[in-house]
Amino acid sequence: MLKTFFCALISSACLKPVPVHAVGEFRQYEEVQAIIASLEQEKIYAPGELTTLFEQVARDEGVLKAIARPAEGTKEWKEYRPIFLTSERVEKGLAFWREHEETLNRAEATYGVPPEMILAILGVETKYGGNKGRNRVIDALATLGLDYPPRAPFFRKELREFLILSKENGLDPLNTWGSYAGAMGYPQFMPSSWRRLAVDFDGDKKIDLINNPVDAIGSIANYFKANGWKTGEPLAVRARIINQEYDSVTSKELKTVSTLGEIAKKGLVPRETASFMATTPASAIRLQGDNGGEFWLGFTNFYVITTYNRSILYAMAAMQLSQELRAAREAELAAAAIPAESVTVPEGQPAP
Ligand SMILES: [Ca+2]
Repeated sequence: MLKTFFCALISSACLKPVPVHAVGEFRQYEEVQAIIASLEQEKIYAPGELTTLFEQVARDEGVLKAIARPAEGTKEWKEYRPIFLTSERVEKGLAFWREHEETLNRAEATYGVPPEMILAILGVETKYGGNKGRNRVIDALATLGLDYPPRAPFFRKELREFLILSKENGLDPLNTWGSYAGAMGYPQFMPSSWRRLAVDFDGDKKIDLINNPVDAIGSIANYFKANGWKTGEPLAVRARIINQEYDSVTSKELKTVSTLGEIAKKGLVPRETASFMATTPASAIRLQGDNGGEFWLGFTNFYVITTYNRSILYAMAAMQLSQELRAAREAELAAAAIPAESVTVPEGQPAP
């Protein structure tokens, strides 16, 4: 206080904010010392190695600001959708599809997850690798795991996983970059997901999600399969209102909590008549769209997407992007399949 007053009197240089924690201060935290002790005891790190490492770890104030305002928590569907469903994201997805067609087909054959779903995740997460994040992962995870009480246990565990992952995979922990939440690479895997579910999909004996799109494609497909993806089953369909009790059946849970038959009794049925069984597990979803409430019936595969990012809006954006990618891809293939003679100019006509 005294210092602040004194600064105000004598010098504008004092206006520069002084960080609460200088670089290296985390190493004094009891929780950091406990992580260091456990990783030394397990012989994952040599004595002293992590103490030296933490001398270079810094609190990141930007991370604390960012986590306080995630888009999923503050936006309605009508605002959220246009962020991700853009023609640019479809075009870039098509280019990525052409470039990695063999890998995407192999991932579908291996894990049962279609190319457009894998691409949609890549598109929503990082624009197909174009934006993998600008935060130093160790700073982000330490800041959230040590100085963000609402979710500290989760991020502290991820910090520990990241330290182990770095050793296992030869990552330089001081030179690995990701999102403000510590998610990394093309698919934005958290460290624990990387360790548990990432795969070496090009057979070079390394798992590299940061620079290797082939490993990223295989890893997303494996993640979906491990979280219950059902090959060939639907994700979600639009619903229409058939009676006025529907409010009682809409759900914000990230899983199927009812069946199509039960939901129909309360007033919501699939818009398109299709052969769904009444016993099909589903949840009814209300989103705030451009014309007020829009209703959906989400199936098991829809909720598998929420295991990737725990948000119904995220899952809906990824699903719709996947559908746009599939439609655009089919249009592209259909156009390419038109025989050359069918577009030749009739004789005597000027060429266009
Ligand atoms: Ca690899």
